[in-house]
Amino acid sequence: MSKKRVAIIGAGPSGTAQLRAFQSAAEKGAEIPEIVCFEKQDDWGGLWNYTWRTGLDEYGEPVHCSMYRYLWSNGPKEGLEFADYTFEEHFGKQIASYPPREVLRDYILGRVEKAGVRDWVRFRHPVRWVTYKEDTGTFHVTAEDLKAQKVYTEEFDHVICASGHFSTPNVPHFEGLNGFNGRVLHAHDFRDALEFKDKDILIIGTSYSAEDIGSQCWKYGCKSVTVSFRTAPMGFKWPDNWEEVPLLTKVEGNTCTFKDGSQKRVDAIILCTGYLHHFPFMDEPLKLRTANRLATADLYKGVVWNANPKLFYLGMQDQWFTFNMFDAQAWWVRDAILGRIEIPSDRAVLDGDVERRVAEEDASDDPIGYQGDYVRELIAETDYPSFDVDGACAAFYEWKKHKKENIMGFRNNSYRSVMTGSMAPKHHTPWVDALDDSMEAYLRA
Ligand code: FAD
Ligand code: NA7
Repeated sequence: MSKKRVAIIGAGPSGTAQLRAFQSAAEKGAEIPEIVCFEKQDDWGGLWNYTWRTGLDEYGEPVHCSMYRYLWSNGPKEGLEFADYTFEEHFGKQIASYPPREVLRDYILGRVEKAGVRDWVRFRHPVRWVTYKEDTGTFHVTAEDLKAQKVYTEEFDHVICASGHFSTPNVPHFEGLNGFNGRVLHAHDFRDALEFKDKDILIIGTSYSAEDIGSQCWKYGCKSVTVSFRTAPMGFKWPDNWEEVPLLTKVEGNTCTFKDGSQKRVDAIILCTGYLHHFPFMDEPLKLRTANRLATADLYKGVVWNANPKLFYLGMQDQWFTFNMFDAQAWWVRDAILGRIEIPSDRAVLDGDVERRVAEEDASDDPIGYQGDYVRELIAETDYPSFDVDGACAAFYEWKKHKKENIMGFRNNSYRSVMTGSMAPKHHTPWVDALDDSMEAYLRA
């Protein structure tokens, strides 16, 4: 019998977790399928690959990057550490708790470089279409080799979609934007806070992008930050030149009017209004449609496509846990494909699992603990090294407390690794004064 073939779409943190999961099974002597990972960028790392480009790239493909210069981890690294590859192993020492983008990227990639799985990835090969053939029981995956300018189709027994969901912007319209005398952009296209130095900026949205892009602009010298909320203000103790106002109702020239009738003249508007789960390459019966939440629609165990359990989605949840949750999922999916875990054949059981998860999320007032329980549930079913999930949750609870105390200073705190037990050192420079976000500057003792 010929070897099973598995297609992975995307070589970001989720896709690379899947590569490492299969490689670790092979290392322990298991027979593994042939793995082909399709990646549209020319390197692995997903969102963690920074580029100055916005809009379309040099091949006319939508730019995947939503990250920006000066981005530092928005949560403590002690909550996301891999259980099989620690920060100390990678850097040869313990490092401070909120690394900048370049440092985290180096860490993520260090593990897969060590695993020697780069050859499994076809770079610059965006997947164009995935369809399922009932007669053969296989998937047809059509991809384009951008460099060779060739479109081709191959057959696979399983598809694992790890294409991310923080790349296609959700872009609402507000009355008068067409006549605004300044720049309007979505967070996806934000790159360098220095562009807004000495400017009055309006941010729409109150979640992570709003908080962090506003803080970046403030740190790099914008004149004022006004944040417009739809549901509720963030409520942190903001600096004096920062205010939170109700939702924007209209724009006239440079003047913005808000729901309470108040007005503000601004130079730029940044829509931090979130992202869409977007899978234009999936045939309709295979396409995930879900809100950005912890219990995704239609995925048994958060990963199995209920309508066709040979298809899996990784990392589609909203995220408190990231890298180690992607690992938990990737190990689980690997074991389902290797036949070590049985997926129930009764569709009602799969749907029931999703309904239960949704109801439990709705009833929970502790999203961190809820996602921690999910991670724990998955790792208990595989050989992924078990770790102190409660300890990781504790780091997140501390982080929330530190943000409440000092929103511009929370990154100066340190936490204990639940993998090695060692305490992170205090960073050499307070975050507000650390303008150089390079790896070299960060790792300097
Ligand atoms: P992605 O990183 O998005 O990777 C998906 C990959 O799939 C990409 O390489 C893409 O090119 C590829 N791809 C997409 N479509 C196709 C296709 N059709 N064919 C082939 N390849 C395709 N997490 C943290 O832990 N800490 C943080 O501080 C943090 N900050 C963030 C800041 C921002 C601005 C954003 C947007 C996210 C942040 N995140 C953070 C969360 C982030 O989602 C995860 O860290 C992680 O990148 C998700 O990994 P992923 O592999 O699921 O998706
Ligand atoms: P999120 O977390 O999905 O948040 C989206 C925000 O945008 C949220 O505050 C929404 O307000 C707001 N929103 C969405 N649509 C609208 C409209 N139409 N009008 C006003 N406000 C709106 O996205 P983020 O980009 O912040 O974070 C995504 C990831 O990037 C995250 O993992 C980070 O680590 C980085 P609501 O509260 O629903 O009223």
